[in-house]
Order: sequence, then C-alpha cells, then structure tokens
Amino acid sequence: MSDTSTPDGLPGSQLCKASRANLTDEERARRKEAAMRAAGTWREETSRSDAEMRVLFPRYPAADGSDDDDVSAWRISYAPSDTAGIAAALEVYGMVVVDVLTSDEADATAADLLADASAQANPAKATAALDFNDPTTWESRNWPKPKSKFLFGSPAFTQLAFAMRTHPAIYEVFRGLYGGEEKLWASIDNWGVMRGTRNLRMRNEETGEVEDGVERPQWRTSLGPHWDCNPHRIVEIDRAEGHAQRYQGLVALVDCPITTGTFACVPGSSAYLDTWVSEHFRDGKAGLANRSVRPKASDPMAAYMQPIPLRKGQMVIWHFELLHANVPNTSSNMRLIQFIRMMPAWDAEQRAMSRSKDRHSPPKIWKRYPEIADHVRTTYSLSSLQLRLTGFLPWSDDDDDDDPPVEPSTAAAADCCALNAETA
Ligand SMILES: O=C(O)CCC(=O)C(=O)O
Repeated sequence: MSDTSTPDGLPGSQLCKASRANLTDEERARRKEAAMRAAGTWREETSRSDAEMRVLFPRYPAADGSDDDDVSAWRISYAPSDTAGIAAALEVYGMVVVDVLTSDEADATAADLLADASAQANPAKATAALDFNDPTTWESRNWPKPKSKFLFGSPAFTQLAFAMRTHPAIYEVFRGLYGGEEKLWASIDNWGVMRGTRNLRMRNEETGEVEDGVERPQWRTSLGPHWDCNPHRIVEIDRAEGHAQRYQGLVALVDCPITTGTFACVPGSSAYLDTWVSEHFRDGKAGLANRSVRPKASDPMAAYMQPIPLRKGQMVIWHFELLHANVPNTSSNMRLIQFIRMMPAWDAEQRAMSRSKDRHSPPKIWKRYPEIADHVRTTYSLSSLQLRLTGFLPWSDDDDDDDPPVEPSTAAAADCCALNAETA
C-alpha cells in the first residue's frame, strides 16, 4: 500500500483545499520543506558570510560621497538623457534614481493628487477637503478608499496624471532602457499616499479641540519584502516565452526622506533571482501563478534591504525581479508619489495572450473603465504621441492627419503636452 500521508501524518485527502487555504505562508512553507526533505528533493539555502552577501547585494551609493549605509543621505541620481549611466546602475543594483520632474511639476501634481482624492471621497462621510499642511483634514473619512494600502481605489485618471505618465523625460528614460524602442505604453497606474503619523496637529473627535503632538500609529503602514511577480514563473516560464525585461517605477511628488516613508529594496537581488529560485521550492500549483510573492521573513537576503530616500521630482526605477518593500512614515508629513512605468507595446500585447498579463497596461485598464477611457480620449487633448503611449492610437498607425489639437487645461499639463508634441 502506498503511503499517502502528509508530513503532519494526515492522509493527503484529509488535507483538504479549505484547510490548506487557512494555512499561513510560514506554515505552508514549513510543510512543503518537510515533504521535500522526506522526498530527498530539498536543496539547502547556501549559507554565506556577511562579506559575500555585501558583494552580492551592494549598497546604492549616497549622492554626497558619504557612507553608503547612511539611510538619511540622498542617493546618486542620473539625468534622463544619461542612458549609459542609467543602464550601468540598473545592471549593478537592479535599480536607479533619475531626476525627471521639475519642482513646479511635482508641486502641481501633488496638489492635483490631493484634489483628486477629495473629489473621489465619499460625500456622505467626508468632512473636509484634503490639505497637505493641515493634518486635521487627513482623517480616513476624507480619502477615497481609506482601507486600501495607498488610500485610493482606482488608478490616477486626472489630466495631469496623464501628462506625468507620458512626460517627455520619463519617455526618454524608458526608450533608453528598451534599447531605443519607441513603441511603448505607459502603465495606467495609481497615486500613492502615506500619511504622516507622528507629532500631528489633530482635532480631538470627542472634544472638538485641536491638539498638538498627536500620534496615529494605525496610519503607520508599510509593505514587507516582496516581488510583484512570481520568481519561479519568471525563471521557469517567462524567460522561455521571450518576454522583455520589465521595470517598475514611482515618482516622488514631495521630498521623501526615510522618515516620511520611502521605497526600499535589496540592491543586486534581481541578478540573484535565478540562484534564489534554484534554492527555493515552488509552492504547489500556485507556485507558477502570475502573482506577487514574499520570501520568508527569515530569508537572509531581506537583511540587506536598503531604504532609498527620494527628492521631490526624482523617480526610482527598478527591475521587476528586484526584491523591494517600503518603510513606514514616522514623520509629521505626507508621502505623495505617482506610480509610473513604461513597457514595450509588443511585449504587453504578447503578455495579454499568456498568463503573464500586465494589469496596468492600457488595454487592461481601458477594458475595465470604458467610460473613463472615452472621457480621457475625448476631453484631455492628448497629442498623437500621448494617445499612442496610452493605448488610444495603435503604434502601427503612422498617419497623424487626424491628430486632435493640443489644448491642455492646466499650465503643467501644457508644458508636458507641448514637449510631447515636439517629440511626436
Ligand atoms: O511604496 C513603495 O515605495 C513601493 C511600493 C511597492 O512595493 C509596490 O507597490 O509593490
């Protein structure tokens, strides 16, 4: 009789789907490891010294030449036209900081983000329009989706959000990253907000009095180390399907020192992905699904996480294969960002046919929000280049005769659209 018992001694059939669904990741991993040890298919994670780990996971350098481990130092950054510098940094660190927006553009976009949030807040609950300088307005009821990780429930659909995601400097960076490929799509992605949590001037909800020095630990959220892809799928399937390398990105709309919460990553971890996969088992059927994956909390690589403070207007771009996270906001200021990235249109189209779909690609988003698509296309006066970058015009169509006029409604959008028109 064959032994169908699990490492827990339970007959396999009793470890039903429902009970498996209730297991924590840690417990599931422990059971898998035990099963693999029993089957002789378990490979020990290689143990390495700190010196070896520091070679694999180098620190992304500080801008002023100070200690690279100093988490308060701003980081080196590149001009959008420095294609070689950006590529070299990505090769070594798997990430790079680029100066993409002017201070005025970042200010205008930050104001737009807050106005958009107030416009989307539930009118039955909201009591104030959001004000960056007034924490009394930051209460959860004033946000569109207070329980979501970045306080919004849908992508950023304002005109300025489109001007920024098709910004000439950002297009230049991504064209360089994709070897001069011009036929790119911008992701239709989200705003991101992390509220200040410490030393706030807030209104006491019971007495109505305004009090200083208020703490909001419940707002102090952060994302643990993760990939927004499945490393096993990348190595075992995506590479064989010939997909392009993908990059993620976000733009800081305000200064984001480590205290306001900022992006964090393990520099070098993208180049290490194949080794990591070879040392970790797949998690059953879900093991190849197109989904976000977290390493175990005890994974030695996680100890090499580095926060990357960003100045207003800077963008951090990272390989999809880079282990990343963010650090919580422990300051009295808001962290405001816009997630922006670009992808080769051919690759996104190919992914749409496979199980490696990109959920922020224009066709996916426009299928989900058809009315917003109509509104954006017909009222935002996007240039022909912007229409192509956002999936409204096919890249194969070279006939620009029926381009809509460029008549943006805000000053910052006007600048961006004018620049875009020049490069169209
Ligand atoms: O907030 C950040 O800096 C990173 C966000 C992130 O990790 C994600 O959206 O996957």
